Amino acid sequence: VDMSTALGAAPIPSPVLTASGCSANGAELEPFVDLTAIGAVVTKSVQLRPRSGRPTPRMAETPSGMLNSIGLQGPGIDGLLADDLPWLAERGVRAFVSIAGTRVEDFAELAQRLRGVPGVLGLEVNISCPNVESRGEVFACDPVAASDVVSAVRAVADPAHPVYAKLSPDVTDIVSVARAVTDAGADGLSMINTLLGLVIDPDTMRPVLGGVTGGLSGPAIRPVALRCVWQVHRALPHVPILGMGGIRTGLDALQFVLAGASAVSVGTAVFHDPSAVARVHEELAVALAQRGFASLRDAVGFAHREA
Ligand code: RRO
Repeated sequence: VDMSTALGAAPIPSPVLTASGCSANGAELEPFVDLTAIGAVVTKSVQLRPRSGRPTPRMAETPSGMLNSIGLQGPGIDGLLADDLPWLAERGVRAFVSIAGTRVEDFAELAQRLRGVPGVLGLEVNISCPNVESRGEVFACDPVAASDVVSAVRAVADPAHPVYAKLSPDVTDIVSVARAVTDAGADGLSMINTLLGLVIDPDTMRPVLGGVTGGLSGPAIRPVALRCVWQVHRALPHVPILGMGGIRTGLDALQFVLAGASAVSVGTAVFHDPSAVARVHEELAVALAQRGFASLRDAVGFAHREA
């Protein structure tokens, strides 16, 4: 099976990528996975300045998925450019760099700083982090705010870098946000970020996370993510989608491809299986072959076709 695909106009040999915020920008997976063979490493959302994040504890496992309130902890763009991106580039690993900010200008400056950086394949514009001070800071909850960020980034980003907007499931109409950001110049869409949730410890009778609420990831959100991919692909069939949300097996990934995703990210699953990204690639290839597909591309959106 021909597993090649693309992020916008950038070709990649595998449709399976890491998910932003997981696996330490690839370093934690290196002993388990040939990182050069995967689609790309999607790096943890970076901001202009280093940030320590929200109070601990900030991860909680629940029977229905993982809840996190990291709060954009990270080295800032200087650290990413000095350490993480050279580490990936030296190994020939493609980097899809997630950027985040609190103002439109922050995003634009980050896109500017990433122009021409070796190994950088493109940008995932994270307008949907749930762990911010107020819901007003979640650009992806408002089509106008979301498109302001995307058009500012597209205007200054490296022309060779596809710009994907990462959308939030916490909206009433994800199609209208998807339409707004693609009209604003997004080359593709990443769907979905985590779903805002809460866990209370019955013993302490207090919220488990220091940040109180957090983003839910893992199998619990898979049907929500799949529904988002389905709705957006149906409305905008020519817009490339990077699908994510609880993908743990090749058959999970297959569902996203059939719904309209041309690539997928594996995030939470790596915490239990550090080889999950490579394994999902292999399992997806087998699943496609078993169903008679000669190429991944033939399967994208197949579930929408008349039976
Ligand atoms: O850092 C985080 O708390 C975080 C981010 Br930026 C995001 O986009 N999604 C998430 O679940 N956590």
